[in-house]
Amino acid sequence: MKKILILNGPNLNLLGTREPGIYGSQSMEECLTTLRASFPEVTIDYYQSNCEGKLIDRIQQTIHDNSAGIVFNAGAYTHTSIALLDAIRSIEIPVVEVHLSNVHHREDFRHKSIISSACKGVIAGFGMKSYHLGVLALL
Ligand code: CA2
Repeated sequence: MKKILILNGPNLNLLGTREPGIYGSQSMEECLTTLRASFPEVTIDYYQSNCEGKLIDRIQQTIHDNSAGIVFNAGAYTHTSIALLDAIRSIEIPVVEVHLSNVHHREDFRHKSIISSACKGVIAGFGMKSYHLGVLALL
């Protein structure tokens, strides 16, 4: 069975608890339940960390765990992290960058993504459906 990793960066553990106006009111657990029901033919792994190094470790782990692709919301590290850019470049499987919010409707500092150039494509602005579209894009 095809295995896809949903990878979330800093503060995304708070989904469903704060800032519903920007990020919606659904928790990530609810989103994963919907995703797994929508794609029964896919094994959907999930990992979240607030630490840049742990995200890099998890990206590198996909080299050994037979993952077919990553749907990656790097949170605010999207706009700052050359280390995550290098990690994405170091693996061969496709990575789809996703964002819940439309970052281009927001502050200027969110308009620039450091990681996009290493990703297969970018999906932003569709709330939790961004993850669904990310999995579809990989498939
Ligand atoms: O829109 C997105 O998905 C972002 O990646 C979310 C990041 C933000 O820094 C990016 O510019 C765009 C922030 C994630 C914070 O997540 C929270 C979730 C619920 C409550 C508070 C924060």
